[in-house]
Amino acid sequence: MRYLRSTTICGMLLLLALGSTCARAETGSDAWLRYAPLEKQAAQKYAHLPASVVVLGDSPLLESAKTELIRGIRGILGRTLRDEKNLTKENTIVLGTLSALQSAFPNLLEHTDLRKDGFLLATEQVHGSECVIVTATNDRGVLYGVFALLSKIERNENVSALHETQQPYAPIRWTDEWDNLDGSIERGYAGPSIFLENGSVRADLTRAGEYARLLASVGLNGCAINSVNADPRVLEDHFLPQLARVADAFRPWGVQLAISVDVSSPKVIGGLDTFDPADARVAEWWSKKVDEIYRLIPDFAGVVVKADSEGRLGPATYGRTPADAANVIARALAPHHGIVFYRAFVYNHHLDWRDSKNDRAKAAYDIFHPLDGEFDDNVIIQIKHGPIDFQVREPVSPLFTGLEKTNEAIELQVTQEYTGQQRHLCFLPPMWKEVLDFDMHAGEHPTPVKDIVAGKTFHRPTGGFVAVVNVGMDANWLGHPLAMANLYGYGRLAWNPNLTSQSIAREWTQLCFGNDPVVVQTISNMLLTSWPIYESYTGPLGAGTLTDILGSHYGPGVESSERNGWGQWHRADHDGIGMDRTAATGTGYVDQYRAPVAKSYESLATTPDELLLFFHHVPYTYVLHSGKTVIQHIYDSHYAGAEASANLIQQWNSLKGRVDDERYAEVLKHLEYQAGHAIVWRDAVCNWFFRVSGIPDQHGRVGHYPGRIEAEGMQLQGYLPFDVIPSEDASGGKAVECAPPAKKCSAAFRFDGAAGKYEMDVEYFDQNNGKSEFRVLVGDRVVDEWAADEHLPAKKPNADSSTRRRITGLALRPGDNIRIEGIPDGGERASLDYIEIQRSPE
Ligand code: GCV
Repeated sequence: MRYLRSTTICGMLLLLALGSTCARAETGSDAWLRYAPLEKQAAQKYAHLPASVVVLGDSPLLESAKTELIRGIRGILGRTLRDEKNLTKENTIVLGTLSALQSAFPNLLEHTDLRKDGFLLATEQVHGSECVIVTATNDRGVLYGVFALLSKIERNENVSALHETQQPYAPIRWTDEWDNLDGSIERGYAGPSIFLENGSVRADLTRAGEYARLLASVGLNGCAINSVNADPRVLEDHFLPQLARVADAFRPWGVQLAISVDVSSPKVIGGLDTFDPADARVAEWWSKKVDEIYRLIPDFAGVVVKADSEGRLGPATYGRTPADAANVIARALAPHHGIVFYRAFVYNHHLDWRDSKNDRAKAAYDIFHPLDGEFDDNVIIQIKHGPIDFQVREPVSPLFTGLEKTNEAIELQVTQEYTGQQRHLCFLPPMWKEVLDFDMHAGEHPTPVKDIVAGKTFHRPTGGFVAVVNVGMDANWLGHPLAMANLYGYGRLAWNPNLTSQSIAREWTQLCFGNDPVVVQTISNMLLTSWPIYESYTGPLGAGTLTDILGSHYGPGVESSERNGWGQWHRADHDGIGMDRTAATGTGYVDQYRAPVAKSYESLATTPDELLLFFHHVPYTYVLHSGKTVIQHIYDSHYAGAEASANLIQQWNSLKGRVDDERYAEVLKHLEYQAGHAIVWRDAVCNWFFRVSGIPDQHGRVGHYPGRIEAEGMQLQGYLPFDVIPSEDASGGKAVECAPPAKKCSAAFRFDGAAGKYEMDVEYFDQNNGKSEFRVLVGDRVVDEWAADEHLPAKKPNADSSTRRRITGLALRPGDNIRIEGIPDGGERASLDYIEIQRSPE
């Protein structure tokens, strides 16, 4: 993926010209704020839209609102609104807070009930003119109203006779970014940081401002810019003015700056000999530090804390609790109305895996539930949506009902750490909806997670939503051109969790690709089916994503979960699979839920299939509600998932010519890679379970690959066979490599099929420590050549680096000699796994 600098001269000109009609290079940098022109007929609907805008009041936020409105209308309708100082007799668009409106026009919109950040869009008669009014209790709400109005127009909705109020579901709607001071991003898949580089805040914060604009456009109002594995240096005195620059870039968009802090800072950078939260000197240190931050950043939002987790220092060092640690910082922030997000992601990663009663899933509840009521009112406990760690399928965290006297926020993950890392398509709102709508049974009436975190259920003063996003310098922000649908979806759900995934997918597609019904239907469908597809070829029945949890969290690594202290166990052995978390015979985790939920998970009969292995250990022959055995489900779902992912390509192909060429090609490239990698996943998982269970696939697919020719079985010149570890990462457990001193190697075989047109897949390993070159020859004819230059997350040949090259329309005759030549580079040995040849589709 290219970085912004090299691609968007046009984008920069666009910025300068605020919406000039510079020919559009669809890099994705505009995300859903493209303001693409509507077709003439569609634009007709807005012929009566006023020609001018009047702003009541004066602030950076109102200025943004006005500028955005002018920019949007110019882009979508090709008209330039006149910026008027006062209302005249003509129809106009009026922007202003409710109090400004009512002091100018006393009886206007008298009984309007708006919460902070909520807004009203209304068509009203003002002094005989018909005005479109965008109003709110605060300037930020006015800005949100402008974005909502523009979204409606871009999606060709009716905006005459408006009277629409929108209120945020919760006050907290934040993103966390896991950026490091050196500019790298933990679990970031789209280039380096937009905030930080070489130990400092970036000199050029243009992108940070653009990001804040995107966040504001979906109602997000806070952003913590550095990793929760926080570097204490962010609190050094010389760093604070740099943070103030980021706050300045955010401010016009109503996004408040936050940072992650390390609780050991008073000692590590503060010169104290302790960071014990009970020590008065530590309290004083935090207080002075926070005062200094607010002197420079008066609207600073607060801090995020990860402590006593995954090797981070924390209050446990001094025998203190998370409440002690949170409160000492909270008391420093309170006079300034700042907030502490204390993360409930606290667990022991050295658990003894041999003890069948140990269970990482229990940790958050065990640690935080006893502290309920001990946290100050400006502390929010930030809870990952599931009890483990953003797996492709998890139950909802029981901690949501474990805290009745404490503020909560749910933590979701936009960056696809365990869901394909933006190389695979995985639209997450359907997963988040299941979580947010899940009834925790904490009262007589339904108590869905969305109400608990919004503070409604237990009547808490604050709470809401946080997502880890990790945008980077890639032009399209998240790497995959369709991945920004997740950030959009997160923002929309944080604003209104009652929206459906369908409406979100539809809105996003319309804003990003236009209103052509075929395009909207096709892309929405691709998005909405992508999470189940990803789940089906990666993680079965709630066992977790069967990925390499010790390394990349990307490709398959079924055994990596076991025999270590990280506690992401699925306990698969020769007889069965699954964690017994029941109260009767297991770890007792189910008892952390309220009784009705616990009861349903305690019993095999009432546990839904998709979570079976999270709660129960069963034999492979156990019959699911679906009527299949567990083992056959594993085989079938992995085959169906790989097929469905190939089908995504066909769906996308149907849009050729209907979407811009740039994004068409980019998405196609991603989908083709995904379809190949889904086969790597399928084969690794199926072969592993076949080997361990000894139970064959009823349909005879596992272990049998028609048309596949193993590289180690070809005539090799220079190439040498080797064992791939783990063995399921390569077909037959082996591959060939062109090791030094060889400089060029080849693998050849005779084609013995019938004459005709074929598709040939070359499965090879594209590591990130070299750029090997490959050539394929039929006889003396070169039919394809390429360089292995993708940035896949592996330095060795394994399932992370395994990828394929498809050669289509290849004319072959019996007896043809097919030869693959590889030239190694650096640590990459041009390794080959196999070739697969199939008849070309008719
Ligand atoms: C920032 C997982 C991730 C870590 C992350 C951690 C967390 O373990 O793999 O990279 O650390 O979650 O959420 O703190």
